[in-house]
Amino acid sequence: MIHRDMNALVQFYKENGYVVLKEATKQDNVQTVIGEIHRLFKEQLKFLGIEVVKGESDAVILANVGRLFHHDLGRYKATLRQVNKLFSVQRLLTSDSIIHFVKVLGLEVLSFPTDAVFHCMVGDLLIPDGYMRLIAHQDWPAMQSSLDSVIVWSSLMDVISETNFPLEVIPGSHHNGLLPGITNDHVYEVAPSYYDIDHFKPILVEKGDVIVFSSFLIHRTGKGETDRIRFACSTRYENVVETTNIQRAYPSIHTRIVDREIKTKDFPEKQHVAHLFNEPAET
Ligand SMILES: O=C(O)CCC(=O)C(=O)O
Repeated sequence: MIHRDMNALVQFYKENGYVVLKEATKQDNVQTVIGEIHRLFKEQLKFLGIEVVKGESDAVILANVGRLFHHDLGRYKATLRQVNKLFSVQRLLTSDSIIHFVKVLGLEVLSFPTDAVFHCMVGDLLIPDGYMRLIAHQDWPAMQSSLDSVIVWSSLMDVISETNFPLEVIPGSHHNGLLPGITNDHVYEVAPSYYDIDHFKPILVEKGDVIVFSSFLIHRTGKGETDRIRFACSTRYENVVETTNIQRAYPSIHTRIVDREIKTKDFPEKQHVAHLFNEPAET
């Protein structure tokens, strides 16, 4: 990470509710994440017998993602669901620079209230009942843990134009704490009378930069053009020993459900497994 004065970054965060950490994740880690995500889509296309567009540019990724979307929405959704579980995503969002900064902010004992989130903004590929751009919201109701919780959001692609789905924030809005709003399917939508739409500011970042923001900051997804794709991932850090978190007995609103029903009948059989253990080891 390029260190500007750490105090200046913390001061900026306190005043504005967000801060950009330049190069807070290593470039090769970002490339690994993008390569793995792209591969998940390509493997599904190959399995379905659909031609895979060659290359690794954003335009190629968009083409392959679009092919899976149009051919098999179920597999497309399953692929998206898999991304936030990738080890490479977890590693990206827990770089030494990020953890150092979060600790300097004052979060003492860190925990993750929930899994990482993958934000896939792709042209006009809207999943029925899904969302494309997130409307103005605050994240605290989706955590309800320490008051100093932060969101760590990392773009996997350059977002250097206002029409490539930048994260948009209202600087300083975190000072008001939790505002009246309604919980809809995807977010806690802040009542429009509590902010001025003209105060939204797009935050332009390069691949590998990270935006750290308060769970009380009003934010949304900015505009995107139909030929654009933007992947980002985020996670939430909470401070287990924040005073009210202790008083409220370490609240946690996320529960884990394990669906133990066998999904593929009569699978696996012996022959599906045997080859894994019968082939000689390669060193
Ligand atoms: O990636 C985006 O555009 C939205 C992210 C977001 O709103 C969030 O992480 O809460």
